[in-house]
Amino acid sequence: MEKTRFQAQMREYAKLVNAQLDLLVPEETVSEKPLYESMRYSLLAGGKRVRPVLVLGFCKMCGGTEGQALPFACALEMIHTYSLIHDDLPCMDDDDLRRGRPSNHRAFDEATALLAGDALLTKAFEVALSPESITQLGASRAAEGAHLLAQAAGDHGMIAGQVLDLQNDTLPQLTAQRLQMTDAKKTGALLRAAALLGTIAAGAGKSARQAAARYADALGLAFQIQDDILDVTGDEKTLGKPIGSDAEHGKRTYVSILGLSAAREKVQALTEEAVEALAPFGERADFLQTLAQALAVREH
Ligand code: GRG
Repeated sequence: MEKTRFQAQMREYAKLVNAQLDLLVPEETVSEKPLYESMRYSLLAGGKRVRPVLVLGFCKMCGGTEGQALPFACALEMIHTYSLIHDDLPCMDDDDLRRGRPSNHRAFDEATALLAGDALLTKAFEVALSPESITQLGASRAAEGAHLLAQAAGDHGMIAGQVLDLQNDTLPQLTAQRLQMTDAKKTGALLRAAALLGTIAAGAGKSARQAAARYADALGLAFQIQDDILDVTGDEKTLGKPIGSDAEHGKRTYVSILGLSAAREKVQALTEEAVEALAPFGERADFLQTLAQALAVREH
C-alpha cells in the first residue's frame, strides 16, 4: 500500500480508538479523581496503538465493521497500558520514562500507579462484555473474545512471559530459543490476541483465524526483536524511553545473543513471513501487510 494512504489509515484508526478511550475513561470529579487522572495519564499518552489497529485491521479485512472491532480494540489497549504501568514500577523494571514522559508512578505515586493498572485491567473486561459490545457482536462472540483476552493477558500468556523474563535474568546462559519462548508469551500473546479478536469480531471462520495467528506470531517476534534493536540503535527522544537500558540492566536480548546484523535479518525474514501469511486475502490484506513492513523499520 502506498505510504501516504497507509499513514492516513493509521491516523484514522488511532483517532477512532483515542476518542473511544477518552469516552470510556472520562475525567471525573468524584473523590477517586486521582485514580482517573492516573489511568488517563497513561492511556491517552499517545502510544502507537498497534494492538487496537490490528483488531480493527483484521475485523475490516474479514468483512466486519469498525463498530464491531472497537470494544475489543479498546479493551486490548487498556490491558497493554496496564502492563506498561506495572512494568515500570520499582518492583519490576523501575523505569522513569514511558511514552515520552515520566512513568506513571513518577508522575503520581506507586500506590496510585498500581491501582490505575489494576483498574485498567478490570475495565478491559467491563468493555469487552459491555452491553454495547454485546449489541455489536452478540453475547456468544463477545464472550469468546473476552475469554481469549483473559488467556492472552494472564498466566497462559503475558504474565507467564513476564515470569519467564524474570527467571531469565538469573540463568547463567540464555539461548535464543528460550528468549523466543519468553517473548512469544510476553509480547506475542497480546499481538496474537489482537489479530484473533479482529477475526472473532467479524465472525470469520477457521482459515482466516489460522492466517491471523500465523501473521501475528511472525509479526510479534519481529516486533520484539526490533524493540531490542532500537534499545541499541534508537534515539531516546524519538523512542520516548531511555535507550541502552537493556545493557545497563545486564539484560540479554536478541541483539546481544545473535548480534545486530543477524537480528536485523531475522526481523526481515519474519516480516516476509507475516506478509506471506495474508496472501490468501489478496488486495484486502494490503493495509495489514504494509503495517508489518512499517513495523520492521519503525524508529519508535
Ligand atoms: C504485567 C508487570 C507486567 C508485565 C507484563 C508486556 C509486559 C509484561 C511488560 C511491558 C513492557 C515491555 C517492554 C514489553 C515488551 C513488549 C513491548 C515492546 C511493549 C511496548 O509496546 P509498544 O511499542 O508501546 O506498542 P506503545 O507505547 O507504542 O503502545
